[in-house]
Amino acid sequence: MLTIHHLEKSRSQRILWLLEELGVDYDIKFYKRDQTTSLAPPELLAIHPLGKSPVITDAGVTIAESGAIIEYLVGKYDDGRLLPADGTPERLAYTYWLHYAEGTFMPLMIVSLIMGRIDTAPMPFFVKPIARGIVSKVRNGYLDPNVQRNLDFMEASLSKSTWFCGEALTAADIQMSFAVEAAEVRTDLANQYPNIDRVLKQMRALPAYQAAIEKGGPYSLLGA
Ligand SMILES: N[C@@H](CCC(=O)N[C@@H](CS)C(=O)NCC(=O)O)C(=O)O
Repeated sequence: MLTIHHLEKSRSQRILWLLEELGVDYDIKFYKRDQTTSLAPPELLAIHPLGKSPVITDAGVTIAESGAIIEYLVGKYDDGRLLPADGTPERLAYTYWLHYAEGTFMPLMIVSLIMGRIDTAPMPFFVKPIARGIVSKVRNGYLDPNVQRNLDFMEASLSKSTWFCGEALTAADIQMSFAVEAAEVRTDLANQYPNIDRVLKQMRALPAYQAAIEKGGPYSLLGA
């Protein structure tokens, strides 16, 4: 049976959603984050050398990396519902958003998380202004303008269609769900990005999304 190695409050939540959409039977192995560092426990290193989640094992193979897992699951279990037809504009959009989520947007969210951690880390009083200065330079000179440009881009794309790749839900929307949820933690989506907010609400209204939340346990994203 397919097993998903599920780290609490993590990207593997979207793989649970995909498995629910596909109607595949699966087992969940749960992993808890370290209370202080939020990092994954060492047991995940026994599953894959990078020790991150999501990871799945299926029919004797172990697959890591959300995009690769999604391609594998869609290729093996989808009946054509979550993958646009080859050669269509929707398929090109599908490939784009599938890679964009982890290739472009999530690194910005990780930098944002790290800057937030530095900002609030305990440190000697005389180091604080230096640390704050570096954080503010990174935020003003790089992070904030890039996050805004990316959110503007997503907003403009979603103003033209119901989902990221057109009128139907695809597995690329499922991949993008974590990116949009990460953005939600840092941004007033409802007021600033109404189309991103709309798509997030559409996702959360889907029975398979809700079933995945029920199976995956409490779900909230790390802030900053
Ligand atoms: N690009 C990878 C990222 C994997 C990743 O960083 N997963 C996070 C969970 S959201 C993780 O395992 N964090 C715990 C840690 O780094 O120890 C993917 O999409 O699968």
